[in-house]
Amino acid sequence: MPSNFPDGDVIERINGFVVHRDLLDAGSQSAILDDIRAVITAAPLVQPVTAWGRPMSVRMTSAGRVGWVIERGRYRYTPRHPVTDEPWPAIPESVLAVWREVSGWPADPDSCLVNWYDEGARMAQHQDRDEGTFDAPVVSISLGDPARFRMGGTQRSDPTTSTILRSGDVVVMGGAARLAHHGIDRILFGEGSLLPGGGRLNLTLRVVTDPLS
Ligand code: MD3
Ligand code: FE
Repeated sequence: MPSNFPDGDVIERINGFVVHRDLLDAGSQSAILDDIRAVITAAPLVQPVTAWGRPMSVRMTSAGRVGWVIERGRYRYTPRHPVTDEPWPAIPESVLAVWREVSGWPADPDSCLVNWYDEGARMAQHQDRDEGTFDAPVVSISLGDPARFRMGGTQRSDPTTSTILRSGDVVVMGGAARLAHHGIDRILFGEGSLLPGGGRLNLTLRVVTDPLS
């Protein structure tokens, strides 16, 4: 059931996932897009190869103290870009502002994963378990073409539901939803208006380092 967040935006709670519909107006979407273009210029997108030797269809880069990579089949967070060997660029302020508005978490995230979906790209159902703490939520920002997002439970066999994420939607995964299975079934390529050439950008903000460890 949709309800109203303090500042008036429409939110939906689905399986413990909190979806803020259309939280970002066109101006803030463009501002974030400009900042992410600069991140991608400094830290180019790479196509990770899974543990099974198959390249993912999604291309990725990161901003922040650490970034998520696949290194010889191992999933981990590293302080440097796997190709340039440079430190990751800082997480843009425009992106941190979204985290501060919706996360309910007292500290800033230390990693922002940038996922680029071209036509036909998808992301299989998985859990995000590579972080050092699961107490903090994960915040996801969708930009560009819509996507069908599928959410399950903590068990792979749990039933799933799906929803369309559109440009400007922000999802918060906290509590039990933090370890829920999720994935992107498909992109509705060319159906968004933010990116004239089509494609989808998703930003996920995470607290990777357990502050108490
Ligand atoms: C639920 N990305 O990068 S964002 C990922 O649209 C990822 O690119 C998808 O799953 C995307 O790991 C989905 C929504 C999302 C992100 C992180 C989560 C849902 C999550 C972490 C825990 C639970
Ligand atoms: Fe994920």
